[in-house]
Amino acid sequence: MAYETLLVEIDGPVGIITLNRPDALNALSRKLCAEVADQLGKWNGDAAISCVIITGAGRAFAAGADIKEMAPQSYMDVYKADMFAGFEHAVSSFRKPIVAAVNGFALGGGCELAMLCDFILASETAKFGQPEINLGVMPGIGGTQRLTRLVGKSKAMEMCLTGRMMDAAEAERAGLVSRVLPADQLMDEAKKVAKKIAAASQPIAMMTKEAVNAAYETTLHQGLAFERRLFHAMFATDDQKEGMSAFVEKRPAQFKQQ
Ligand code: CO8
Repeated sequence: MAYETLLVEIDGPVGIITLNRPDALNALSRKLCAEVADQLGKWNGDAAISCVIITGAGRAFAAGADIKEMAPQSYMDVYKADMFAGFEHAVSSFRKPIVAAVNGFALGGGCELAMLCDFILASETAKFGQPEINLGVMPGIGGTQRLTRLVGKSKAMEMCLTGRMMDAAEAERAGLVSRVLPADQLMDEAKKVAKKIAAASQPIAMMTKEAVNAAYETTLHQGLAFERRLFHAMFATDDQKEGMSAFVEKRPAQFKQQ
């Protein structure tokens, strides 16, 4: 199915979603959010896709929720629609790894979408920010919570209260992004990383994602117990047998995805 606001590409085991409203700096309209959720829903149950990349066309990853669409809405409109709840859930509940390849502005909901992904690769031209305060609102797709966990209270508070943007170098120093790349290498590197993840056992990668995410939801004690249970459970998989045998036999592993 062709989407109006996205480009979708499949490169082997990697699904690539390019937010494609470049004239509006890929602002997250209702339509765009529904299309992202629809595509992720399809890939969640598609065993042929092991890793997803989300990026943006043009000079933005996404410059936030669509301000023109939101401006006239009333409290009852956004409450009844539970605005952005379905979108947030579609991305946060996706079970396979998602890499954000941030090529330019990631502001407001755009920064929040990047943080909903499992990690962020940024180009040198990327800019991150939560400028909602300038619009008379505040972050509403997790920005106050995820940014604070990622960069700490002081920086998150400053960014949310002043709307100041962080460049890619600062974002890397602060721990918001995993790596910064030259702009012309961003997508090649994102695909390389996604293919590396896809070369692993898919269920093991899914469990690993679940375990890392548990660090944000649990106490250390509960998180360690959850990790240990998953780790023990991996010994019931064919892929643990294959991965360890392949190492011992000095050959590449042929994972069976089970
Ligand atoms: N929404 C709609 N249109 C946008 C948006 C946006 N967020 N951002 C940019 N555009 C449009 C501009 O209106 C312009 O359109 P046009 O050509 O028709 O005038 C086009 O994109 C290009 O933008 P600019 O001309 O402004 O480009 P500049 O290079 O001059 O500036 C900026 C780039 C600095 C990124 C600037 O566009 C900007 O400040 N954008 C808005 C950033 C922002 O405030 N984002 C936060 C939005 S609010 C939000 O995300 C809240 C999410 C939580 C909601 C949760 C509810 C539960």
